[in-house]
Amino acid sequence: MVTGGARAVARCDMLGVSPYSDMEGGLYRAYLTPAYTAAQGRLAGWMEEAGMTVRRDAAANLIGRYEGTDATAPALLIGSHLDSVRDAGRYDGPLGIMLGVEAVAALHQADKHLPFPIEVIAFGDEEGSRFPAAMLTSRAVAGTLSPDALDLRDGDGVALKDAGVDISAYLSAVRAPGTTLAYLEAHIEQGPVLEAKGLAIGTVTGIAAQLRFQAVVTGQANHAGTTTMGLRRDAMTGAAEMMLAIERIARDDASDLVATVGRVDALPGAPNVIPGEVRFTIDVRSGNEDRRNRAAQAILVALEDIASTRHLSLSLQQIHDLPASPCNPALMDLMDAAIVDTGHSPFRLVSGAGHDAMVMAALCPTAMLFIRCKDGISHNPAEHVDPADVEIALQAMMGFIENLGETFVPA
Ligand code: HGY
Ligand code: MN
Ligand code: MN
Repeated sequence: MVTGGARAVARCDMLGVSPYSDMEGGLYRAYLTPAYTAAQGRLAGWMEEAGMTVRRDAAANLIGRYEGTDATAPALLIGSHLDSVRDAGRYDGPLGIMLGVEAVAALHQADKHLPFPIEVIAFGDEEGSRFPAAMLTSRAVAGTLSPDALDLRDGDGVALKDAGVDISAYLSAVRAPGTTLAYLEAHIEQGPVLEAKGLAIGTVTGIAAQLRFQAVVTGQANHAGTTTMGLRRDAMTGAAEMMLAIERIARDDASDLVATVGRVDALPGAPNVIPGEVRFTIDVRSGNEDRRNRAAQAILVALEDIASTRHLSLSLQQIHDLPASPCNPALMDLMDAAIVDTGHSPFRLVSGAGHDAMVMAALCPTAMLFIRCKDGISHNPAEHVDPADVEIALQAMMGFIENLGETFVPA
């Protein structure tokens, strides 16, 4: 018999290919694209089969609801994101949704209803891989998004308001305070810790703070054959020096601090033209917000310095700021106990990756369960998870859910 854990993995695999991917030969599913809509359609069918009623909210998140014995009780939300990075693995995001569906399917099959409703939510934009923002859709649900943050265009110039959502209604995706008991997210670890410890799953203690900038370095485009080296204002070599400075500052910190330049665009982008403009992103993270802010400040000073020495101009725009987000201590205890009940050892770890849970913490208590992934690889098609580990995670989630109503009193 196929376990729920194995089915959750198989469903992620099904969504890893066309028409659920916008990319030939790999997975790229961005918010509000044809692949995104197709994946929502497939997921809606799985949610209905599991006994849920399905709706799409104003931010284009897909939500399946399974009633409890008291329809007016605050709901437990279980979820993660349906979007992916470019050339992604198949489990970062969808696995947490599929596990929510499996948890409800198991309850439905046993004709069991808990004292509270369960809603499984598939968030639309977590990765920020289409529009220059991230976690747009969980921010809409948690009520932390301002209307001016919706004035966004993707890389092709398509505005969010023209991408298939009613922008005037977008913020009505917010959940009213008091209507959500807790938010539970299961996710592949995306790191090496559980594998090194020989553990299938672990309880997450919190999520590192993130800061992101868009840098634009402007020099002068000129002829690559006639402009002597001393006369150049090369935006590319300036940007390269800046990137090395960013790496040095993060390395010298010798802590959990990390800094990444993940995207670079050079213009005009021809072999015989000195680049006149280079755009790149900077992502800075640490579990400690002060440390993250100090490093970001040091990076900004170093970049200004390099720009001025090289007679380049530099513009830096902050595009993303999320504080560190601790998980709820009582829910961590409940998760540890549920792990013990599956016959496994409890273990706690912090998340360097961002998750919708860090946004949902503004709305309700949050809990996260990490699942071992092979070689700690993620944001890469080589991402791999063992269905047996996913089944253990599902059992732990079931224990957590069943004990939630009995023992957890929201603060
Ligand atoms: O960037 C992140 O940490 C997440 O995977 N979106
Ligand atoms: Mn990711
Ligand atoms: Mn993710």
